[in-house]
Amino acid sequence: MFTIIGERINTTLKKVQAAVAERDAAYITDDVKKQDAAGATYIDVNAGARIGHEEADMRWLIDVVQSATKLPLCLDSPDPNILEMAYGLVGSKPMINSISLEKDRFAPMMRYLAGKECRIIALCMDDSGMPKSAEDIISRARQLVAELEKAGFKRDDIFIDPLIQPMSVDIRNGSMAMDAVAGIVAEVPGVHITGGLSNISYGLPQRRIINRCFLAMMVAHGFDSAIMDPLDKDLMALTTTADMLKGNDNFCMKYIKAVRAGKVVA
Ligand code: THG
Repeated sequence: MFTIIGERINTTLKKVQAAVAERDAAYITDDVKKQDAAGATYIDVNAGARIGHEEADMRWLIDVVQSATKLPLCLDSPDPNILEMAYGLVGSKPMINSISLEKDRFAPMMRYLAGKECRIIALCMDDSGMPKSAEDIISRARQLVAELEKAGFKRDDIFIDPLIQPMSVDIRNGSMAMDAVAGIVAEVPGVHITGGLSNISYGLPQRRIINRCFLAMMVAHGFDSAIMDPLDKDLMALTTTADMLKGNDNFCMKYIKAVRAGKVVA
């Protein structure tokens, strides 16, 4: 199954930030219900943008989001203290976004994760910074999976994020990500691969076209999850279609169901 992590509850988005500042629960509730109806698997919740308010904002958001949907949450913060508080508030097994190999983040996050019932997004980031080649990404993925499995996590609960970087920064960033995904599938079979899809189009015009095209290309290489906007209908239709074409949809049943539900229309 392709795992769709709905990205819209994030205080870096101006409307969300205003709604959070005003404690406008109706706005958040409406957005979450739309993401749920559109087919999100998880609702990402990121309260990091209002400096000094992350803890209170996260607490409020989790309460409002969980009242709006039964979907599990993807708790998005680099801070283990925020994640600790957030974990205590969720009603179903969450996704923790994220851990990385950075020294000051890895050990506190591993302590945090010990004994918890959760899935994990693991970023291919270490102290030397963003990855510079597909080989970098693959070796970091291998290390992350080894450490997380040693700590008792099942491979099916681990989502590797290869760190998608913008085409506007380096024209090789798309093929680096695709080669990395193919390498992770070959070397760490069974692990999930996700990432912030829209990073690819940063700084370019008509971003949604780029995001949609890239999603299809990434799925062809083995990407089986994305942090994305489930309200982009064309993106959702392409996700269902690409996953079917990749061979992940027995008898094309999910595709046909999506067509019948009016979710795939040319
Ligand atoms: N990897 C992981 N987690 C992540 C990211 C990632 N979490 C945050 C982010 N990246 C993914 N989430 C979003 C949420 C919203 C938007 C993009 C990514 C978004 N941005 C618009 C834009 O960039 O133009 C609008 C911005 C605005 O309105 O101000 O919608 O990579 N593990």
